[in-house]
Amino acid sequence: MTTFRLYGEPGWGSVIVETQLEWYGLDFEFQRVGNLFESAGAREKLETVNPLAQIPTLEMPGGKIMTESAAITLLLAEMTGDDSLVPVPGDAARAAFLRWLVFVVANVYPTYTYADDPARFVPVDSARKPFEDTVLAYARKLYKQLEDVAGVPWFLGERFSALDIYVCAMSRWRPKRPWFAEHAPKLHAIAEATQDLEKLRAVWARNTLTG
Ligand SMILES: N[C@@H](CCC(=O)N[C@@H](CS)C(=O)NCC(=O)O)C(=O)O
Repeated sequence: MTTFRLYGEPGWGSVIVETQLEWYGLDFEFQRVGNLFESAGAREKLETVNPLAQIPTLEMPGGKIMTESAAITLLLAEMTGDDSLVPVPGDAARAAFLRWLVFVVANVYPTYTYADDPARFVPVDSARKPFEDTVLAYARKLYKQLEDVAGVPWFLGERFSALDIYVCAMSRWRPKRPWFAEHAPKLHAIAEATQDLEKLRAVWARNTLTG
C-alpha cells in the first residue's frame, strides 16, 4: 500500500480523519466497513485490522495500522510538517489544544460508545433506556463545559484547528445541531463555519447525516 487506506462509514467517526487527509492533500482510499452495530460480519471483518472494531482505522502507507482519532490527528500533523490543524510545541495555543483534544476523545467520545448500543453494556433490558438517557445528559454537560471555554470564531479563538473538525463531526450525532444552536451557540457556529469551509465542503457533503 503506497497511500493511506481509511476504514470508515459516511458520517461516522472516520470523517474526523477523512477531513484531515483532504485538508493536507494526502492520497487515500476509503474502504467502507458497513454498519458495525447491525452487522456481526462487518465487526468481524474490521476486527482483523483493529481488534476494537472501531472507526476511524487508518492503514498507513507501508501497511502499519493506526487507530484512535487523536493519535492520528497528531501523527498526520507531524508527518506533513503542517501546523494548520495542530499547534506545534511552543505555540501559545498548544496547551489548550492538547487539553481539549484529549477531553473530547476521553470524555465526550465514550458517551457515543455507551449510548450507541446500550445493550452491549447493560444486560437488563428495562435499564437500557434510563442508561441511555443518563449518558446523553452527561454528554450535554460535557458539551456545556466545552461551550464555556470555546473561543470565537474557532474553538481556539482566531486559530482554526482539528478541534473545530471534531465539533463539526460530533455535533451531527447527538444531541444534534438544533440542541447546539440553543444551548451551545459558540460550538454551533464553529460547526456551521467548519462545514462551510471551501477546502472541506466536498468531504462533509459525502458524509451527510441528518441533524
Ligand atoms: N477513541 C476512538 C473512538 C472511535 C469510535 O468510537 N468510533 C465509533 C464510530 S463513530 C465506532 O467505531 N463505534 C463502534 C464501536 O464502538 O463498537 C477514536 O477517537 O478514534
